Amino acid sequence: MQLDRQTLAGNIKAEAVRLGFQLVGVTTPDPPPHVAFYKRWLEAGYQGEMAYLASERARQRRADPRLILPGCRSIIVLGIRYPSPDSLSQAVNHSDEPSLRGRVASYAWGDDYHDVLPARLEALADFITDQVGHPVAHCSYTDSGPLLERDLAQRAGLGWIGKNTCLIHPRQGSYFLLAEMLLDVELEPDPPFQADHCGSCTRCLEACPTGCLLPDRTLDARRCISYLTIELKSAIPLDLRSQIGEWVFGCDICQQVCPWNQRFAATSDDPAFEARPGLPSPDLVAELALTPETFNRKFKGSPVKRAKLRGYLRNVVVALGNKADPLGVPALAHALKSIPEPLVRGHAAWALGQIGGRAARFVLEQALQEESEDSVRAEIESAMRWLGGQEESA
Ligand code: B12
Ligand code: SF4
Ligand code: SF4
Repeated sequence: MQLDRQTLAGNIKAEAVRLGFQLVGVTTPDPPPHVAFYKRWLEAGYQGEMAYLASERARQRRADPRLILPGCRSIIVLGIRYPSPDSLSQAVNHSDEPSLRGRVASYAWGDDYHDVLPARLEALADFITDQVGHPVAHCSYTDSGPLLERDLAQRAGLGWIGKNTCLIHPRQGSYFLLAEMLLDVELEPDPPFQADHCGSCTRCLEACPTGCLLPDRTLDARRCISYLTIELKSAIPLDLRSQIGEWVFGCDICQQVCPWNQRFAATSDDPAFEARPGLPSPDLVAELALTPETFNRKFKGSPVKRAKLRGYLRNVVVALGNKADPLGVPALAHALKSIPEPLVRGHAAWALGQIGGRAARFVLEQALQEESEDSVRAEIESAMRWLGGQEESA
Protein backbone atom coordinates (compact mmCIF):
# COMPACT_ATOMS: atom_id res chain seq x y z
CA MET A 1 0.00 0.00 0.00
CA GLN A 2 1.35 3.44 -0.90
CA LEU A 3 1.71 5.80 2.08
CA ASP A 4 0.53 9.39 1.77
CA ARG A 5 3.28 12.03 2.04
CA GLN A 6 2.25 13.07 5.54
CA THR A 7 2.29 9.54 6.97
CA LEU A 8 5.57 8.83 5.24
CA ALA A 9 7.15 12.00 6.67
CA GLY A 10 5.90 11.02 10.15
CA ASN A 11 7.37 7.51 9.87
CA ILE A 12 10.71 8.90 8.66
CA LYS A 13 10.86 11.35 11.57
CA ALA A 14 10.20 8.58 14.08
CA GLU A 15 12.96 6.49 12.53
CA ALA A 16 15.39 9.45 12.56
CA VAL A 17 14.76 9.88 16.29
CA ARG A 18 15.35 6.15 16.78
CA LEU A 19 18.69 6.56 14.95
CA GLY A 20 19.78 9.20 17.48
CA PHE A 21 18.75 12.52 15.88
CA GLN A 22 16.85 14.91 18.16
CA LEU A 23 15.70 17.34 15.46
CA VAL A 24 14.11 16.45 12.15
CA GLY A 25 12.12 18.50 9.67
CA VAL A 26 11.26 18.51 5.99
CA THR A 27 11.61 21.29 3.45
CA THR A 28 11.32 21.67 -0.30
CA PRO A 29 14.27 21.80 -2.73
CA ASP A 30 13.48 25.42 -3.64
CA PRO A 31 16.37 27.93 -3.48
CA PRO A 32 17.24 28.70 0.17
CA PRO A 33 15.57 31.93 1.33
CA HIS A 34 18.76 33.78 2.31
CA VAL A 35 21.04 32.81 -0.54
CA ALA A 36 21.59 36.53 -1.25
CA PHE A 37 23.23 36.84 2.21
CA TYR A 38 25.72 34.14 1.26
CA LYS A 39 26.55 35.87 -2.04
CA ARG A 40 27.10 39.23 -0.32
CA TRP A 41 29.22 37.48 2.31
CA LEU A 42 31.53 36.05 -0.35
CA GLU A 43 31.76 39.38 -2.15
CA ALA A 44 33.00 40.97 1.09
CA GLY A 45 35.70 38.27 1.37
CA TYR A 46 34.49 37.11 4.81
CA GLN A 47 35.28 33.46 3.92
CA GLY A 48 39.04 34.10 4.16
CA GLU A 49 41.05 31.07 2.98
CA MET A 50 37.98 28.78 2.71
CA ALA A 51 38.09 28.84 -1.08
CA TYR A 52 35.79 25.82 -1.38
CA LEU A 53 32.89 28.06 -0.34
CA ALA A 54 33.47 30.53 -3.15
CA SER A 55 33.87 28.61 -6.40
CA GLU A 56 31.30 29.21 -9.14
CA ARG A 57 30.12 25.60 -8.81
CA ALA A 58 29.75 25.99 -5.02
CA ARG A 59 27.67 29.15 -5.49
CA GLN A 60 25.38 27.61 -8.06
CA ARG A 61 24.71 24.48 -6.06
CA ARG A 62 24.03 26.33 -2.83
CA ALA A 63 21.55 28.50 -4.69
CA ASP A 64 19.70 25.50 -6.15
CA PRO A 65 19.66 22.08 -4.42
CA ARG A 66 18.15 20.54 -7.57
CA LEU A 67 21.56 20.91 -9.22
CA ILE A 68 22.89 18.45 -6.61
CA LEU A 69 20.14 15.87 -7.07
CA PRO A 70 18.17 16.34 -10.28
CA GLY A 71 14.63 15.17 -9.55
CA CYS A 72 14.94 16.17 -5.87
CA ARG A 73 11.46 16.61 -4.36
CA SER A 74 12.18 16.94 -0.63
CA ILE A 75 15.00 17.71 1.78
CA ILE A 76 15.05 16.13 5.23
CA VAL A 77 17.05 18.26 7.68
CA LEU A 78 18.32 16.59 10.84
CA GLY A 79 19.99 17.83 14.02
CA ILE A 80 22.05 15.78 16.44
CA ARG A 81 23.08 17.03 19.84
CA TYR A 82 26.71 17.24 20.91
CA PRO A 83 27.94 17.75 24.49
CA SER A 84 27.26 21.09 26.12
CA PRO A 85 30.57 22.87 26.83
CA ASP A 86 29.15 23.55 30.27
CA SER A 87 29.49 19.87 31.02
CA LEU A 88 33.27 20.54 30.98
CA SER A 89 33.62 20.38 34.75
CA GLN A 90 32.00 16.93 34.78
CA ALA A 91 34.03 15.77 31.79
CA VAL A 92 37.44 16.43 33.30
CA ASN A 93 38.94 16.07 36.70
CA HIS A 94 41.15 19.05 37.36
CA SER A 95 42.44 17.94 40.73
CA ASP A 96 45.96 18.80 39.59
CA GLU A 97 45.07 22.48 38.98
CA PRO A 98 46.50 25.03 38.52
CA SER A 99 48.07 23.83 35.31
CA LEU A 100 48.45 25.13 31.80
CA ARG A 101 45.39 23.80 30.02
CA GLY A 102 43.80 24.79 26.74
CA ARG A 103 40.23 24.31 25.53
CA VAL A 104 38.67 22.40 22.67
CA ALA A 105 35.18 23.26 21.38
CA SER A 106 32.74 20.66 22.64
CA TYR A 107 31.58 19.42 19.22
CA ALA A 108 35.13 18.06 18.86
CA TRP A 109 35.44 16.23 22.19
CA GLY A 110 34.39 12.86 20.80
CA ASP A 111 34.39 11.13 17.42
CA ASP A 112 34.27 13.15 14.21
CA TYR A 113 30.66 13.61 13.09
CA HIS A 114 31.80 13.47 9.47
CA ASP A 115 32.67 9.82 10.20
CA VAL A 116 29.78 9.02 12.56
CA LEU A 117 26.74 10.41 10.74
CA PRO A 118 27.00 8.93 7.20
CA ALA A 119 26.17 5.38 8.44
CA ARG A 120 23.10 6.70 10.29
CA LEU A 121 21.99 8.63 7.21
CA GLU A 122 22.36 5.51 5.06
CA ALA A 123 20.31 3.55 7.61
CA LEU A 124 17.61 6.21 7.24
CA ALA A 125 17.77 5.92 3.44
CA ASP A 126 17.32 2.12 3.75
CA PHE A 127 14.29 2.68 5.95
CA ILE A 128 12.78 5.04 3.36
CA THR A 129 13.40 2.47 0.61
CA ASP A 130 11.49 -0.10 2.69
CA GLN A 131 8.65 2.35 3.28
CA VAL A 132 8.15 3.30 -0.35
CA GLY A 133 8.85 -0.19 -1.67
CA HIS A 134 11.51 0.79 -4.23
CA PRO A 135 15.04 2.28 -4.17
CA VAL A 136 15.08 6.06 -3.74
CA ALA A 137 17.55 8.49 -5.34
CA HIS A 138 19.15 10.39 -2.48
CA CYS A 139 22.27 12.33 -1.41
CA SER A 140 23.21 12.91 2.21
CA TYR A 141 25.49 15.53 3.68
CA THR A 142 26.74 16.75 6.99
CA ASP A 143 28.84 19.90 6.79
CA SER A 144 30.78 18.77 3.74
CA GLY A 145 28.10 19.36 1.08
CA PRO A 146 27.34 22.40 -1.09
CA LEU A 147 24.26 23.35 0.96
CA LEU A 148 23.33 26.32 3.10
CA GLU A 149 22.54 24.01 5.98
CA ARG A 150 21.33 26.59 8.49
CA ASP A 151 19.07 28.30 6.01
CA LEU A 152 17.48 24.95 5.09
CA ALA A 153 17.15 24.02 8.77
CA GLN A 154 15.27 27.24 9.48
CA ARG A 155 12.96 26.59 6.54
CA ALA A 156 12.41 23.00 7.73
CA GLY A 157 11.12 24.47 11.01
CA LEU A 158 14.05 23.45 13.27
CA GLY A 159 14.68 26.89 14.77
CA TRP A 160 15.75 30.45 14.07
CA ILE A 161 19.13 31.95 13.10
CA GLY A 162 20.47 33.79 16.14
CA LYS A 163 22.63 36.90 16.25
CA ASN A 164 25.51 34.47 16.87
CA THR A 165 24.63 33.05 13.40
CA CYS A 166 23.72 29.63 14.85
CA LEU A 167 20.51 27.69 14.35
CA ILE A 168 18.76 27.73 17.71
CA HIS A 169 15.87 25.44 18.67
CA PRO A 170 13.44 27.17 21.06
CA ARG A 171 13.41 24.31 23.58
CA GLN A 172 16.79 22.66 22.96
CA GLY A 173 19.29 25.44 22.25
CA SER A 174 22.00 25.35 19.60
CA TYR A 175 24.45 22.56 20.47
CA PHE A 176 23.42 20.64 17.36
CA LEU A 177 25.19 19.41 14.26
CA LEU A 178 23.12 19.49 11.10
CA ALA A 179 22.74 16.90 8.35
CA GLU A 180 20.50 16.71 5.29
CA MET A 181 19.10 14.14 2.92
CA LEU A 182 17.97 15.19 -0.56
CA LEU A 183 15.35 12.76 -1.87
CA ASP A 184 13.38 12.13 -5.05
CA VAL A 185 10.35 11.32 -2.88
CA GLU A 186 7.68 13.90 -2.07
CA LEU A 187 7.14 14.45 1.67
CA GLU A 188 4.89 16.90 3.47
CA PRO A 189 7.10 19.97 4.19
CA ASP A 190 7.12 21.51 7.67
CA PRO A 191 6.28 25.18 8.10
CA PRO A 192 9.39 27.41 8.30
CA PHE A 193 10.35 28.65 11.78
CA GLN A 194 9.19 32.27 11.61
CA ALA A 195 9.83 33.71 15.06
CA ASP A 196 13.02 35.49 16.07
CA HIS A 197 13.60 34.81 19.76
CA CYS A 198 16.76 36.93 20.07
CA GLY A 199 14.70 40.04 20.79
CA SER A 200 16.81 42.81 22.29
CA CYS A 201 19.44 40.40 23.65
CA THR A 202 23.03 41.15 22.59
CA ARG A 203 24.96 38.80 24.86
CA CYS A 204 26.78 36.94 22.07
CA LEU A 205 27.78 40.21 20.35
CA GLU A 206 29.26 41.49 23.60
CA ALA A 207 30.99 38.23 24.52
CA CYS A 208 32.68 37.46 21.20
CA PRO A 209 36.37 38.19 21.91
CA THR A 210 37.17 39.29 18.37
CA GLY A 211 33.96 41.21 17.60
CA CYS A 212 33.47 39.23 14.38
CA LEU A 213 29.65 38.89 14.50
CA LEU A 214 27.98 41.09 11.87
CA PRO A 215 24.59 42.81 12.02
CA ASP A 216 23.06 40.64 9.25
CA ARG A 217 23.52 37.39 11.24
CA THR A 218 26.63 36.32 9.42
CA LEU A 219 30.18 36.68 10.65
CA ASP A 220 33.58 37.74 9.42
CA ALA A 221 35.17 34.29 9.48
CA ARG A 222 38.64 35.79 9.13
CA ARG A 223 38.33 37.03 12.71
CA CYS A 224 36.42 34.10 14.25
CA ILE A 225 38.47 31.95 16.66
CA SER A 226 36.91 28.84 15.18
CA TYR A 227 38.30 29.77 11.75
CA LEU A 228 41.66 30.91 13.12
CA THR A 229 42.24 27.68 15.05
CA ILE A 230 40.74 25.18 12.57
CA GLU A 231 40.63 26.47 9.02
CA LEU A 232 43.49 28.96 8.79
CA LYS A 233 46.63 27.14 7.72
CA SER A 234 49.06 30.07 7.84
CA ALA A 235 50.15 32.51 10.55
CA ILE A 236 47.46 33.93 12.85
CA PRO A 237 47.36 37.72 12.42
CA LEU A 238 49.29 39.37 15.27
CA ASP A 239 46.39 41.56 16.41
CA LEU A 240 44.11 38.52 16.90
CA ARG A 241 46.43 36.16 18.79
CA SER A 242 45.83 37.57 22.25
CA GLN A 243 42.03 37.40 21.73
CA ILE A 244 42.14 33.65 21.15
CA GLY A 245 42.72 33.07 24.87
CA GLU A 246 43.04 29.39 25.73
CA TRP A 247 41.15 27.97 22.69
CA VAL A 248 43.25 25.44 20.78
CA PHE A 249 40.50 24.10 18.50
CA GLY A 250 37.21 25.90 17.81
CA CYS A 251 35.33 28.25 20.12
CA ASP A 252 32.05 27.97 22.03
CA ILE A 253 31.77 31.42 23.60
CA CYS A 254 28.91 32.91 21.55
CA GLN A 255 26.81 29.80 22.25
CA GLN A 256 27.73 29.46 25.92
CA VAL A 257 26.48 32.95 26.75
CA CYS A 258 23.20 32.42 24.89
CA PRO A 259 20.25 32.29 27.29
CA TRP A 260 18.57 29.64 25.12
CA ASN A 261 21.48 27.30 25.81
CA GLN A 262 21.74 28.30 29.45
CA ARG A 263 18.05 27.53 29.96
CA PHE A 264 17.42 24.58 27.68
CA ALA A 265 20.51 22.86 26.31
CA ALA A 266 20.71 19.28 27.48
CA THR A 267 24.01 17.52 27.05
CA SER A 268 24.50 14.63 24.63
CA ASP A 269 24.29 11.04 25.81
CA ASP A 270 25.39 9.72 22.41
CA PRO A 271 28.45 7.50 23.00
CA ALA A 272 29.98 8.71 19.71
CA PHE A 273 30.34 12.26 21.06
CA GLU A 274 31.50 11.31 24.53
CA ALA A 275 34.63 13.27 25.49
CA ARG A 276 37.90 11.49 24.87
CA PRO A 277 40.18 11.54 27.92
CA GLY A 278 42.07 14.83 28.22
CA LEU A 279 40.39 16.41 25.20
CA PRO A 280 38.08 19.03 26.59
CA SER A 281 41.05 20.81 28.15
CA PRO A 282 44.40 19.46 26.95
CA ASP A 283 47.58 19.91 28.94
CA LEU A 284 49.40 22.46 26.78
CA VAL A 285 52.92 21.55 27.84
CA ALA A 286 52.30 17.84 27.19
CA GLU A 287 50.80 18.59 23.75
CA LEU A 288 54.06 20.25 22.66
CA ALA A 289 55.72 16.82 22.79
CA LEU A 290 53.41 15.45 20.06
CA THR A 291 55.15 14.05 16.98
CA PRO A 292 53.46 13.30 13.65
CA GLU A 293 53.00 9.68 14.80
CA THR A 294 51.61 10.46 18.25
CA PHE A 295 49.38 13.22 16.87
CA ASN A 296 47.87 10.84 14.30
CA ARG A 297 47.34 8.17 16.94
CA LYS A 298 45.85 10.55 19.50
CA PHE A 299 43.47 12.26 17.07
CA LYS A 300 42.52 9.33 14.84
CA GLY A 301 38.79 9.68 14.18
CA SER A 302 38.67 13.06 16.01
CA PRO A 303 37.69 16.40 14.40
CA VAL A 304 40.96 17.83 15.77
CA LYS A 305 42.95 16.06 13.07
CA ARG A 306 41.63 18.71 10.66
CA ALA A 307 44.03 21.29 12.14
CA LYS A 308 46.97 18.96 11.33
CA LEU A 309 49.95 18.81 13.68
CA ARG A 310 51.42 22.14 12.60
CA GLY A 311 48.14 24.04 13.02
CA TYR A 312 47.40 22.38 16.35
CA LEU A 313 50.86 23.12 17.78
CA ARG A 314 50.60 26.70 16.49
CA ASN A 315 47.38 27.02 18.50
CA VAL A 316 48.93 25.37 21.56
CA VAL A 317 51.84 27.82 21.71
CA VAL A 318 49.47 30.78 21.24
CA ALA A 319 47.36 29.53 24.15
CA LEU A 320 50.50 29.17 26.28
CA GLY A 321 51.44 32.76 25.46
CA ASN A 322 47.97 33.91 26.45
CA LYS A 323 48.30 32.16 29.81
CA ALA A 324 51.21 34.57 30.47
CA ASP A 325 52.54 32.12 33.05
CA PRO A 326 56.34 31.79 33.42
CA LEU A 327 55.77 28.04 33.94
CA GLY A 328 55.25 27.89 30.16
CA VAL A 329 58.73 29.26 29.32
CA PRO A 330 60.73 25.97 29.33
CA ALA A 331 58.24 24.23 27.01
CA LEU A 332 58.17 27.23 24.66
CA ALA A 333 61.98 27.44 24.72
CA HIS A 334 62.08 23.81 23.67
CA ALA A 335 59.50 24.45 20.92
CA LEU A 336 61.44 27.44 19.60
CA LYS A 337 64.62 25.40 19.43
CA SER A 338 63.41 22.01 18.33
CA ILE A 339 60.05 21.97 16.52
CA PRO A 340 60.86 21.57 12.81
CA GLU A 341 57.86 23.63 11.61
CA PRO A 342 58.76 27.35 11.22
CA LEU A 343 55.09 28.31 11.69
CA VAL A 344 55.15 26.83 15.21
CA ARG A 345 58.57 28.26 16.09
CA GLY A 346 57.43 31.73 15.03
CA HIS A 347 54.30 31.60 17.19
CA ALA A 348 56.39 30.21 20.08
CA ALA A 349 58.55 33.33 19.86
CA TRP A 350 55.43 35.49 20.03
CA ALA A 351 54.23 33.52 23.06
CA LEU A 352 57.52 34.04 24.90
CA GLY A 353 57.17 37.77 24.27
CA GLN A 354 53.71 37.69 25.85
CA ILE A 355 55.00 35.92 28.96
CA GLY A 356 57.96 38.26 29.27
CA GLY A 357 60.51 38.33 32.08
CA ARG A 358 64.23 37.65 32.06
CA ALA A 359 64.00 33.94 31.23
CA ALA A 360 61.81 34.56 28.18
CA ARG A 361 64.07 37.38 26.96
CA PHE A 362 67.14 35.17 27.37
CA VAL A 363 65.53 32.37 25.32
CA LEU A 364 64.59 34.80 22.55
CA GLU A 365 68.11 36.29 22.40
CA GLN A 366 69.66 32.82 22.16
CA ALA A 367 67.21 31.74 19.48
CA LEU A 368 67.98 34.82 17.37
CA GLN A 369 71.59 33.74 17.19
CA GLU A 370 70.72 30.24 16.03
CA GLU A 371 67.59 30.70 13.86
CA SER A 372 68.08 30.76 10.10
CA GLU A 373 64.46 30.93 8.87
CA ASP A 374 63.53 34.54 7.95
CA SER A 375 59.89 34.29 9.03
CA VAL A 376 60.88 32.99 12.47
CA ARG A 377 63.63 35.59 12.89
CA ALA A 378 61.05 38.27 12.14
CA GLU A 379 58.75 36.84 14.85
CA ILE A 380 61.64 36.74 17.37
CA GLU A 381 62.57 40.35 16.61
CA SER A 382 58.97 41.44 16.87
CA ALA A 383 58.61 39.64 20.23
CA MET A 384 61.78 41.33 21.50
CA ARG A 385 60.54 44.74 20.40
CA TRP A 386 57.26 44.10 22.18
CA LEU A 387 59.14 43.06 25.33
CA GLY A 388 61.33 46.16 25.10
CA GLY A 389 58.21 48.33 24.90
CA GLN A 390 56.65 46.56 27.89
CA GLU A 391 59.82 46.98 29.96
CA GLU A 392 60.05 50.69 29.13
CA SER A 393 56.45 51.37 30.12
CA ALA A 394 56.80 49.34 33.37
C1 B12 B 1 32.15 27.85 6.84
C2 B12 B 1 31.59 27.34 8.14
C3 B12 B 1 32.13 27.86 9.31
C4 B12 B 1 33.01 29.10 9.31
C5 B12 B 1 32.10 30.35 9.10
C6 B12 B 1 30.87 30.31 10.01
C7 B12 B 1 29.73 31.22 9.61
N1 B12 B 1 28.94 31.60 10.59
O1 B12 B 1 29.58 31.57 8.44
C8 B12 B 1 33.70 28.98 10.71
C9 B12 B 1 35.01 28.22 10.56
C10 B12 B 1 33.97 30.30 11.41
C11 B12 B 1 32.68 28.11 11.44
C12 B12 B 1 32.56 28.09 12.81
C13 B12 B 1 31.66 27.28 13.49
N2 B12 B 1 30.89 26.32 12.99
CO1 B12 B 1 30.68 26.05 11.09
N3 B12 B 1 30.24 25.82 9.28
C14 B12 B 1 30.59 26.35 8.16
C15 B12 B 1 29.82 25.78 6.96
C16 B12 B 1 30.73 24.75 6.26
C17 B12 B 1 29.35 26.83 5.93
C18 B12 B 1 28.65 28.04 6.58
C19 B12 B 1 28.43 29.12 5.56
O2 B12 B 1 28.03 28.84 4.44
N4 B12 B 1 28.67 30.38 5.97
C20 B12 B 1 28.37 31.49 5.15
C21 B12 B 1 27.16 32.22 5.76
C22 B12 B 1 26.75 33.37 4.84
O3 B12 B 1 26.14 31.24 5.81
P1 B12 B 1 25.42 30.79 7.16
O4 B12 B 1 26.25 31.07 8.35
O5 B12 B 1 24.97 29.38 6.98
O6 B12 B 1 24.23 31.82 7.17
C23 B12 B 1 23.01 31.57 6.47
C24 B12 B 1 21.80 31.77 7.37
O7 B12 B 1 22.23 32.16 8.64
C25 B12 B 1 21.00 32.81 6.64
N5 B12 B 1 20.74 34.09 7.29
C26 B12 B 1 21.52 35.14 7.34
N6 B12 B 1 20.89 36.15 7.93
C27 B12 B 1 19.68 35.73 8.25
C28 B12 B 1 18.63 36.37 8.89
C29 B12 B 1 17.48 35.65 9.15
C30 B12 B 1 16.37 36.34 9.81
C31 B12 B 1 17.39 34.29 8.74
C32 B12 B 1 16.18 33.47 9.04
C33 B12 B 1 18.45 33.68 8.09
C34 B12 B 1 19.58 34.40 7.86
O8 B12 B 1 21.64 33.20 5.46
C35 B12 B 1 22.91 32.66 5.38
C36 B12 B 1 23.00 32.13 3.98
O9 B12 B 1 21.98 31.17 3.77
C37 B12 B 1 28.60 25.12 7.67
C38 B12 B 1 28.04 23.88 6.97
C39 B12 B 1 27.17 24.26 5.78
N7 B12 B 1 27.41 23.64 4.67
O10 B12 B 1 26.30 25.11 5.90
C40 B12 B 1 29.15 24.79 9.08
C41 B12 B 1 28.21 24.97 10.32
C42 B12 B 1 27.47 26.25 10.12
N8 B12 B 1 29.12 25.09 11.44
C43 B12 B 1 28.68 24.54 12.49
C44 B12 B 1 29.33 24.61 13.75
C45 B12 B 1 28.90 23.61 14.81
C46 B12 B 1 30.34 25.56 13.97
C47 B12 B 1 30.95 25.98 15.33
C48 B12 B 1 29.96 25.97 16.48
C49 B12 B 1 32.17 25.07 15.64
C50 B12 B 1 32.95 25.54 16.86
N9 B12 B 1 32.47 25.29 18.07
O11 B12 B 1 34.01 26.10 16.73
C51 B12 B 1 31.44 27.41 14.98
C52 B12 B 1 30.33 28.43 15.24
C53 B12 B 1 30.73 29.83 14.91
C54 B12 B 1 29.51 30.66 14.57
N10 B12 B 1 29.10 31.54 15.45
O12 B12 B 1 28.98 30.46 13.47
C55 B12 B 1 27.32 23.90 12.29
C56 B12 B 1 26.25 24.83 12.90
C57 B12 B 1 25.12 24.14 13.61
C58 B12 B 1 24.16 25.17 14.18
N11 B12 B 1 23.47 24.80 15.24
O13 B12 B 1 24.01 26.27 13.70
C59 B12 B 1 27.29 23.76 10.74
C60 B12 B 1 25.90 23.84 10.13
C61 B12 B 1 27.96 22.41 10.36
C62 B12 B 1 27.05 21.22 10.66
N12 B12 B 1 26.72 20.42 9.66
O14 B12 B 1 26.61 21.01 11.76
N13 B12 B 1 31.92 27.42 10.59
S1 SF4 C 1 32.90 31.17 17.74
FE1 SF4 C 1 34.02 32.54 19.17
S2 SF4 C 1 35.13 34.00 17.88
FE2 SF4 C 1 33.60 32.95 16.57
S3 SF4 C 1 31.80 34.29 16.63
FE3 SF4 C 1 31.53 32.84 18.30
S4 SF4 C 1 32.47 33.86 20.09
FE4 SF4 C 1 33.17 34.94 18.28
S1 SF4 D 1 22.96 35.35 22.93
FE1 SF4 D 1 21.07 36.51 22.68
S2 SF4 D 1 21.35 37.61 20.74
FE2 SF4 D 1 22.89 36.00 20.80
S3 SF4 D 1 21.93 34.29 19.73
FE3 SF4 D 1 21.47 34.00 21.91
S4 SF4 D 1 19.48 35.02 22.22
FE4 SF4 D 1 20.27 35.71 20.24
